[in-house]
Amino acid sequence: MNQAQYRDLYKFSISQPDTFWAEQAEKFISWHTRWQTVRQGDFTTNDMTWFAGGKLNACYNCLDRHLGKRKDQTAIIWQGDEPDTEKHLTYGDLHKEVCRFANVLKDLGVKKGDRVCIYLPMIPEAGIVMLACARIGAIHSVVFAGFSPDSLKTRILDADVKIVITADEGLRGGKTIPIKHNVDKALESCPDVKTVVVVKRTGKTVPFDAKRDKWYHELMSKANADCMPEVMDADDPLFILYTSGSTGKPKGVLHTTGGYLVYAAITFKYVFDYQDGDIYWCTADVGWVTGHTYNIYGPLANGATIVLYEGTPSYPDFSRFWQIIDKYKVTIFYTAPTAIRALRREGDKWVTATNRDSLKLLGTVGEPINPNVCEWYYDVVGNKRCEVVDTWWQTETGGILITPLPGATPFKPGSASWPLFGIVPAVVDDKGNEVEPDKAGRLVIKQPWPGLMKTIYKDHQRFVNNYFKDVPGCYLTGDGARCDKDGYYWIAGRNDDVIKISGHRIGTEEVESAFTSHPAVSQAAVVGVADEIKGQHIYAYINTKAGVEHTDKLKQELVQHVRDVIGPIATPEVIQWTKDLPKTRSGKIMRRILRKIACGEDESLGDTSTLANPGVVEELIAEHEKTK
Ligand code: 7RM
Repeated sequence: MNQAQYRDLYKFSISQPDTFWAEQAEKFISWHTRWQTVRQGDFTTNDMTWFAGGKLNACYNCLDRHLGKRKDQTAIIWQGDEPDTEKHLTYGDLHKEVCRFANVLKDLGVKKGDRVCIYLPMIPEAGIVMLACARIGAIHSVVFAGFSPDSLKTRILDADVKIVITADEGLRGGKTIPIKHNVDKALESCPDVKTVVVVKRTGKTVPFDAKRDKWYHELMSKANADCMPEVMDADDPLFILYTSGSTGKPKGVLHTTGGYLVYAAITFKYVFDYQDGDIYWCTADVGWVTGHTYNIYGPLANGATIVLYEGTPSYPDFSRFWQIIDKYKVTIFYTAPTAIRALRREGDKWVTATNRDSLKLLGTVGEPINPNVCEWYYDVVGNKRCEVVDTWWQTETGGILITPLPGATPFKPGSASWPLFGIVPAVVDDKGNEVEPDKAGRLVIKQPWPGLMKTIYKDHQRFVNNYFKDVPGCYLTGDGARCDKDGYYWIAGRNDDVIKISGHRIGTEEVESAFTSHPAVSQAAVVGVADEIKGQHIYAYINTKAGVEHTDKLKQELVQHVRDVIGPIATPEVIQWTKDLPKTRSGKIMRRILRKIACGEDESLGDTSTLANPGVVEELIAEHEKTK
């Protein structure tokens, strides 16, 4: 697509959205029954239905319909943690495996609409199980295997899950992860889970509850490979994925079958310009939304060949990503800025030791990418031959909303650039008025699109309040941004109490609750501080209970405690002891001040005289000097 074509199609997509989306839905998806209305509801009713009356199955769209042409084409190239472990599944193989597991689920009593929790490492079974759920109309809730037993438990309980699919152990960077053990621990508080299916990954002997636990391979060996896909309404849920917000526990973002799938399919095709013969690799774990939309649903709906990688960028050495690219002749590579920064730090030699001639396109997602880092990605990784697409989106948005398109968007490193088809962004001030070009403000989206989440599971009011209340008639993203005179969006990152650590989304309140669940802690306040590699890290102000001694040993214990409660992704970087926290007269913690102090920006603290306890500020600054 060239720039003029992009502009024409974009204009058409936002001036006649119903016609545009109908055309796309027709082109990208096979429907069992055509829809009656393209869209019902908008950002004032907050109850949107896409393709009402339409019937389809997501698994059918990702597998069955490709069998005629692609039965023997590779669907998944799986590369294990160890360089010599791999598996290739053709579309034909994948279809069989998925049908078998769909029958296994049915035999275990799973019905349309039931929730299935998937807690698996990056192995082909993760994709197989997701698609098997979609095939029978069960709603999957994938939980990232790096989350703790406690985080897993919360998600199982919230979604009222009865069955968990897991593995004996995970394997990443040469280290094992006790996945089954975590499930056992989580299930101590989940009496309704009566069945656990365990994939054998490492073969380690793990505790096995003969009544509750079943081996995946045993069930599969007896399962039939014929399974008709369930005919689903376009508006039926496809999956729930938990994500962190500013406040409260993680929310169950619910995506529907029709709208989500149309959006996943078209954005994959346009953004990555996938052509037959391309080998596409997205490094995201299936536990995050990128793993859902751009590892499974988007690529497979387009009949693509994907690489699924179990391990880390640095094992056995810092060349691993580039070696995998050479080995499988990857043409399209999609990863996170945090990985690019970490690899860049190690020096160019790890990259230049490989040839990467197969590459055509590079992508990034998850957090803002600094222009220098983006240029390094373009110059060194891509040999100045491959365009870079900096794709901005969220769990809630279902797919990419703002991104350059290959061939259409002149490169401005560090900018997510232009909106995709049907997407109308704006930058607004605190009152909700649009600001001038180049002025910073809050990023909102003004028109509905089919990828947007349907609701928050069991909490529609939270959906309405969170996203539509502050700026009426718009979807509030929670990000800060500015738009330059050429219409390029520059995303600054979150302007709420959500932080992104190595691209992983965490709410500061979750971390605070984890701290205060420790017996030594009285109060905790957590802020995100800029980090050269991780993007942000956790800086915690901790107020202990009377008589508690402030030792380094206690700091270590608290760090371990937070890791145990949430998972290693939430590891606090800095703990600062504090006697008190800056509060307003109504008792609200002033995070703005804490953030500035943690970042060492105390000259620009602003007015602190309105605090209930203004004296605390000097103390905090002095203690920060000692801590950092
Ligand atoms: C896909 C994903 C969403 C948050 C979002 C932003 C940040 C994502 C970019 C980005 C700048 C980007 N979903 N974000 N992509 N910021 N440029 N290209 O990450 O739900 O986990 O996070 O991620 O702050 O609000 S997510």
